[in-house]
Amino acid sequence: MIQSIEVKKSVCMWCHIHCRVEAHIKDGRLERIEEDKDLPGAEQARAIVRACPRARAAAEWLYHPDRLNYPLKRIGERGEGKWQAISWEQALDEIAEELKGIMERYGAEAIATSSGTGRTHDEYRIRFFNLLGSPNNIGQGLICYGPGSMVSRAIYGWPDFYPAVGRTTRCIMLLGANPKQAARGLWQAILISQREGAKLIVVDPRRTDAAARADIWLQLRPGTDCALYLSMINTIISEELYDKDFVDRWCYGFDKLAERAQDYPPEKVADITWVPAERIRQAARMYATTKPGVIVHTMGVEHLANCIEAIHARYILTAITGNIDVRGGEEMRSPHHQLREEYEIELNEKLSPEQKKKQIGAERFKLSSKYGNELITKTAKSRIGSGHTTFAHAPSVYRAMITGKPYPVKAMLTVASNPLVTQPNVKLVYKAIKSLELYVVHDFWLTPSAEIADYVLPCASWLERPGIFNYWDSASFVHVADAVVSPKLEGQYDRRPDYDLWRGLGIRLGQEEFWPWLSLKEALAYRLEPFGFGSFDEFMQKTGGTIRPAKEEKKYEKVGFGTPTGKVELYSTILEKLGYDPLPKYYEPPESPVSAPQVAKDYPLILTTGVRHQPFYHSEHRQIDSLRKQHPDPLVQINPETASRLGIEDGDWVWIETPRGRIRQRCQYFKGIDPRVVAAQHGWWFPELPGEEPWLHGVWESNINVVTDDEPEHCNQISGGWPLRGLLCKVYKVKHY
Ligand SMILES: Nc1nc2c(c(=O)[nH]1)N[C@H]1C(S)=C(S)[C@@H](COP(=O)(O)OP(=O)(O)OC[C@H]3O[C@@H](n4cnc5c(=O)[nH]c(N)nc54)[C@H](O)[C@@H]3O)O[C@H]1N2
Ligand SMILES: Nc1nc2c(c(=O)[nH]1)N[C@H]1C(S)=C(S)[C@@H](COP(=O)(O)OP(=O)(O)OC[C@H]3O[C@@H](n4cnc5c(=O)[nH]c(N)nc54)[C@H](O)[C@@H]3O)O[C@H]1N2
Ligand code: SF4
Ligand SMILES: [Mo]
Repeated sequence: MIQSIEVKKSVCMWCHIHCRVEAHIKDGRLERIEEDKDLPGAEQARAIVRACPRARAAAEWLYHPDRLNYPLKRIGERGEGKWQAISWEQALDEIAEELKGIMERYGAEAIATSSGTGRTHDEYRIRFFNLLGSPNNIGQGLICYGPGSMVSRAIYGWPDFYPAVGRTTRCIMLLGANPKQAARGLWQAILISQREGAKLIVVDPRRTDAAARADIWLQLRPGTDCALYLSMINTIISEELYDKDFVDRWCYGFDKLAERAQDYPPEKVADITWVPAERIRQAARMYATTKPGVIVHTMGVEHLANCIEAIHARYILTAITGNIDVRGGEEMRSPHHQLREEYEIELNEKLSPEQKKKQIGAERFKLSSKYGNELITKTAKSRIGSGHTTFAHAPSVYRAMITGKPYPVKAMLTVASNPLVTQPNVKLVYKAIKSLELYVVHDFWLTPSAEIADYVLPCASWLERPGIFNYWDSASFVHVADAVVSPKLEGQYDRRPDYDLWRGLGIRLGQEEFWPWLSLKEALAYRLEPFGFGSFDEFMQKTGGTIRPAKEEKKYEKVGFGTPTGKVELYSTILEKLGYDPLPKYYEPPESPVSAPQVAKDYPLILTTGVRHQPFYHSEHRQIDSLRKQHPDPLVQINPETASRLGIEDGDWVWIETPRGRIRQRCQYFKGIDPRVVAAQHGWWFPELPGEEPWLHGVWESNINVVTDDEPEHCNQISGGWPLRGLLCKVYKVKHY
């Protein structure tokens, strides 16, 4: 019998590239996914999807026996690993009842929610919490692209730029970015533009694949980016390499910037950053004179204590060289005007001013809270959409769970995140979550975080649910996809998208009038309605699922910049109003040989964490055998010179110890790292180890966040972001393992 293969279009959600893909379905079952062959530029898409290990393992992932299938209710002590499968209705009834009780006893603000790196429809979660009355939304957005977004909205009045690396790009500067491992689309684009003759400058403490191909590699001391960029600004100004016309017409505060930059001559900055002064000058000259140029900064910069200031300096570099909104440079985007924005769906106006004020951390870290958002949206609204979601300060919220200060936090609903692995200082996070009266997790797997929950709810993946993707209101293109397989199979599984959770709880808690859409598909159709194509299915038929508006350059010439002065604010009046330094300033990482010499005596090496690697995505995919075989163990990169001095051989298990504790990873000899620095991977837990305490799937074994720092004093004082890079540690061999 010939069985037919049906091809359905979708958008992969296993990383932020969001490739358009084709799902090949046989008898209702997924066989494989391939690139979308109808897409313009399919050649590049093919190279990405075909080389993607996660895409190749799609069916193995989807039908994995460990997937969660029905809601689980804890029947033993929390963390004992004893569960009972229950229906969705029972789970929603019971969770809603408990939430009611907590609200009555402590107020809605006692219910927090945590999210991860934006891989689901978070707008409905925020809608639920705004209607409930809680401002305590914590998430990775505060340290992952949030800092860039906040600063660009504040100083440009525009969302952050889209690095339009293309054939016309002449110079690319990668700041703390590792695209071959983390962003394959960008990597492909870099390879192509290098072939066309573009120059490449890389700022990274490690010799990444990009650094190995760079014209100039600046191997800096972790945590010192801000000083380096200010020094490049110093060179560009003192050698008059800036775009005078653009600066005169479109920049505010150039003189004050020039004065500030005088504090950062390359000779002085060479001592701070370890980068030779002449190399700083060369990089500044190359970037300023090779146009159009694109800067891409990612987590090497966003994860620093000094991040907001470093990002401010980085955006100044783009501005004073006139690389804004030009073909082959950095493109300014706005949300598509015909798509109903996530922000609108969130109903932020429903959260009363009194409850908004209670957001934990809002008074202290103002740029990321309502204070910053209100100032930004006053002038930037038409460029950035209606506004952006604000975050409570996660380390302060976890402390409130433990101490009851500034008020008790008694419940948390975690969706699409794994805080026990991805939040800093996990011992504290663990203690905080264990002290809650109610903890609920919605996920595909029993992760370490899920293992200490009261209820765990099974999630429908992107293959099992519809979706809209436009980079959280910041991209002008729109991708839409429908489910390619069913999330339900009688007697076998009943997985549901997050939307069903929020709607289910919402209607049980008096929010019925705000949840008119019975399903996620109906809810998404409402967002698409202004396009005028009809239903969700009609939209898909008529558009193929993709809308790409034509690009326009130098839009600011028509509409200006959405800042209080109408110009790019090199000197930020918004930061000034919020009570911060209006210009970027370098300060030492809070835990460095310079700022904490006493600590450095015992912990002499500089620790940087993250280091994206294939085939994994953060804490995911460790249970997929074909992927795990490609990368079985957690790795820490150490220079062979340092390692041999410490009696450590390549492949040895080593302890990585900081003032907060120790964990072990395997040493990978790497000559491309400075002998004074080590780089540890993050995201490690071991699904194959027992789930019950004290194991929690080995969450204490190799998870670098057991030893990272979340001290509010050490966070960026403007945004609240925590330092994941530029810490101190010592490393020594594990004797018996
Ligand atoms: N030390 C250190 N820590 C870091 C970093 C670092 O570099 N160093 N990086 C930080 C950064 S940039 C980020 S973005 C964070 C990532 O932090 P997280 O987002 O918490 O990380 P993930 O491991 O991706 O966790 C996502 C969880 O949600 C589940 N999931 C995936 N998709 C969905 C969905 O659609 N719905 C639901 N309900 N669940 C879903 C996955 O199975 C997984 O368990 O980690 C941060 N932590
Ligand atoms: N395979 C895979 N891809 C991913 C992810 C994943 O988990 N796995 N996660 C996704 C997410 S959410 C994100 S945010 C992106 C992150 O993508 P990237 O930011 O590219 O991720 P990393 O490799 O952690 O960090 C980038 C570089 O920062 C360098 N670095 C460390 N400390 C410093 C410093 O102090 N200064 C500078 N300038 N550089 C430093 C590191 O050596 C590293 O090469 O990747 C996305 N893509
Ligand atoms: S996981 Fe692979 S296929 Fe999916 S979006 Fe990322 S690169 Fe594309
Ligand atoms: Mo991220």
